[in-house]
Amino acid sequence: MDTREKAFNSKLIHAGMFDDQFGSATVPIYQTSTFRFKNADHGAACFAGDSDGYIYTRLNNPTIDSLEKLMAELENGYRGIATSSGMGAVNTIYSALLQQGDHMVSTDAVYGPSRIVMEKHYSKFGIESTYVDTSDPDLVRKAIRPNTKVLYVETPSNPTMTITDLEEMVRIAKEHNLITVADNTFCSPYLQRPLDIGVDVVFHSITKFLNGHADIVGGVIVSKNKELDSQLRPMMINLGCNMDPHQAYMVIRGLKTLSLRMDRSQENALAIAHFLQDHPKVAWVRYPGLKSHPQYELGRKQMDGPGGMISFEMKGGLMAGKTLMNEVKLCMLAVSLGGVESLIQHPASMTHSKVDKEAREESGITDGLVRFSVGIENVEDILADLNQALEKV
Ligand code: LCS
Repeated sequence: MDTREKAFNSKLIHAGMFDDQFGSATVPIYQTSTFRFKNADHGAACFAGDSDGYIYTRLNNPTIDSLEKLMAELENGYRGIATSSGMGAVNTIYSALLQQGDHMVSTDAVYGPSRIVMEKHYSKFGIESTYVDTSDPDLVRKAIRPNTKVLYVETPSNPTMTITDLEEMVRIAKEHNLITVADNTFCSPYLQRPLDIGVDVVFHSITKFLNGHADIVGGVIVSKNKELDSQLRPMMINLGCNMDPHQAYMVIRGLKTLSLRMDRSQENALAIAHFLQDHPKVAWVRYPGLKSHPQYELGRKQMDGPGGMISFEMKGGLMAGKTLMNEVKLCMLAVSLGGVESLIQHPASMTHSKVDKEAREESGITDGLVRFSVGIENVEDILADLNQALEKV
């Protein structure tokens, strides 16, 4: 028997597959809410954990199970926990790993709602948080209190593209006995595997690069070990933020082309980042593949590629950015990211509009910042579209 561990692309195609009774070449969709027990003793054994039979889809389901096993293999973790959305994953993590009196240190420029739900909702239950620029390890060290339990990072961060040194975060966390959590949405495991660096829990908005086709919303958490998984999984089940079997099937299908999509997206992104950087109407560009990125070397060390996300600011600030967004034709003015189509949006008035203006500006989310999710169209068409829109500015 071939026991050699499969390489990444082979895992994308084969991991998580199981033999169904008809020999289906793809994972079957078990579109059922519940599962018939063979008899009363079998039902009791399933509930007692003495049988691996399925019970009820909020708890688990063969199609969802397949995605969870696939994600665990891609992230080199213990087990995946599929969720209804990326925010389902965020809330499962906050609720399971923090309790009243605990404190969390987090990247300041995280996806807006990941911060808002902590500051406005979890604070009501006595959970404290401090948001700092985690690309500066000294700021992280200074933010740690005796009651700090979780160090939460998003790298590269949405939308500032700030890169945090995961190895350094793991070192700090070990000194203070903290659980490290990494939002790996912008990279996907194709470009970055935080668990290999020593992070405890990794998660994704699966809506983005993993699914890749802008047609479902979902999330996934992967823990490094059984102990963490057994804290997180019951919370997902009890919060009721499980994935649906059809959604899981769609993600498994999308994942098969993850590396092909990512390769094209970042190849396009590099050309676009250079074009924007050289354009007289653009003030600055933040892309991990440009030498001008403040953490360019760290990005090269930590990530297997610069990814498909670019942030930039127009010289004319917000008004110039708005004109650009209104004038693009091929690129879509829409939030979300990581799909096959190029999307452009304005974080200060859209994805991060609910974050306090002061906090937003402190974390580098300026009013003029434009975020671009680079698709897999022909790059000359994207460049022509941006060029004609920039001419109108
Ligand atoms: N983490 C990151 C880094 C994200 O970008 C998002 C969504 C989430 C978590 C939450 O995932 P969801 O619940 O939406 O699946 N980011 C979005 C964005 O930038 N535009 O629209 C959604």
